[in-house]
Amino acid sequence: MSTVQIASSDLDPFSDEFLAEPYEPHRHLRDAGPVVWLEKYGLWAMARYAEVRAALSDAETYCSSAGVGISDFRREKPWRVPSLLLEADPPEHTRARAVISKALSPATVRGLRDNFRATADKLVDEVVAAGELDAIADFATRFALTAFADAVGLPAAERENLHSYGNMVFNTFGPRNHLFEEAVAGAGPVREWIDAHCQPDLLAPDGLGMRIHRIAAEHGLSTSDSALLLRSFLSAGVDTTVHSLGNAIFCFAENPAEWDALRAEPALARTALDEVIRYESPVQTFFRTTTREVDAGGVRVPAGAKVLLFLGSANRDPRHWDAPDRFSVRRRVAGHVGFGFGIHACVGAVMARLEGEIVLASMAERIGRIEPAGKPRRLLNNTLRGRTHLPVRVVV
Ligand code: OVV
Repeated sequence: MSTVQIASSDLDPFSDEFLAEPYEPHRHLRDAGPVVWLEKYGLWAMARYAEVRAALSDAETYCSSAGVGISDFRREKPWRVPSLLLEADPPEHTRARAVISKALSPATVRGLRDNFRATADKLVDEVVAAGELDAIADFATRFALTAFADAVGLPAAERENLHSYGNMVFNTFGPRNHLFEEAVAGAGPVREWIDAHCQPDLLAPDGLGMRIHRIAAEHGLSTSDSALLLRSFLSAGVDTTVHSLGNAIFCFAENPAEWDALRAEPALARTALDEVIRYESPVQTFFRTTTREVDAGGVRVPAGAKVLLFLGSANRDPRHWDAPDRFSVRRRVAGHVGFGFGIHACVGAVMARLEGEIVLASMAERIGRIEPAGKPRRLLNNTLRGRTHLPVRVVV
């Protein structure tokens, strides 16, 4: 009888050290095998492009309804009512997804363009006048909060709750480490604010929030279910954008020749945004749970197993990408899994790409150079990759 050697690792992907500098440990996990047993948590991990993409493409085998964090909803009570979209399988997922897809129709998203552009131009003008700024607090966060909350139709007050909530939600996909506990400590008021702002009475009649409520009602969903769908929107729409934009500014400050390339050809803005999301993936990981025994790259993974998918590592796998550790706005970046892949692929990507494209285009028209102006401070979050502080100087 032959025994298959199963790769195993004692790395902790949710330790501060790993989260701060993930790329070397990613390489180690990719080289260890197609599937690696993580001893510390007793679960499986995939860090190579082929296996991550295959798992994302097979939602019947790799399901989401047991949670897409480390917690197994079949054994542990979820910290909040599960998402109808993210933490669901067909046919329930299909229904929820149809509502959000319809809410984000091409015509609707096109209609957001002018407001996004006005918000971006105003902030870029301020930044240029200031000369030096914290690209996270003074720019990425302000843009995401303003553009997103205006689009949803949220009132102007206390919008920072969206940022606190997003950071919390993405921490809760990890284990109950210090990041998880710190994120949920004292979060009662933030959660109450979010839940209140998912209700129709606080929303502007012409925003995306009310649009979701209307379309959900047309599809026969209850008001409480349509509020839950709006909660998905509020959970996933702000911090992802903050860190996409923050990571973009980081990439261009580190790679001035790429900024020159974008300035020379502003039509590259859309590709550039996708390259940022490949190279510095704001969402680094999601879990799936196997519904049956499955062969993954020659390794037998049992039924009912939690599998950690390293999106950020797949996006830098040299088995798939040419010079993956090089940031290049001219790269053929299609196929990256920074927005996921398959039936759960980011439903908000149309809006995210529009926001990113508009911000980069607005910046490229006005800013000649972006320079580091101090030491960035790394965000530690169980899922997100980004920075809490990013001092830069902009030169016209
Ligand atoms: C993609 C994503 C991230 C966080 C939360 C949700 C979705 C949700 O559906 O609540």
